[in-house]
Amino acid sequence: MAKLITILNGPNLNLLGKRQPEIYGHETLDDVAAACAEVGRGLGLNTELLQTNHEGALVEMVHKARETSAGIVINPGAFTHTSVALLDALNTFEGPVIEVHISNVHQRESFRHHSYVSLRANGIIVGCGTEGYALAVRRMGTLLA
Ligand code: CA2
Repeated sequence: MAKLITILNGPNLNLLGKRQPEIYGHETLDDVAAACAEVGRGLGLNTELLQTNHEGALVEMVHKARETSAGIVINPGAFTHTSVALLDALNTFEGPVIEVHISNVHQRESFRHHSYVSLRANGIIVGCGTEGYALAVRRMGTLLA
């Protein structure tokens, strides 16, 4: 059976393609899901994309992925910079974790320069726009081969 890659998105990313296109681009989260599914198909991987605005819900999505998924791609949104709980949850996940940021967080405010999630991530993709998600799925293909 094909391995599953869970693509998790944190707060406000439901607005992707609908607000602030100068920072986050014109693609919606549905467009991202479709692009990831296509890359995954070529690699023999299934993908699912989830989004929540709630920290506890994101932690629970990681717990669920422990049972269902071979790898996690995650854009934690602002929880990147604040959430030890999310880091602790990701530390219980056994497969690869790739952290994605659409914008180049290092060109932005200094509070965006630190990521708790990076302490766990096997790889980090920053500033590649929404294309970064598909790049992360591509990387999963290598890590899970
Ligand atoms: O660059 C990224 O992907 C971020 O993870 C996005 C977060 C931000 O807090 C991080 O520092 C960097 C914000 C997500 C907000 O998403 C929106 C998308 C479209 C319109 C408005 C917000």
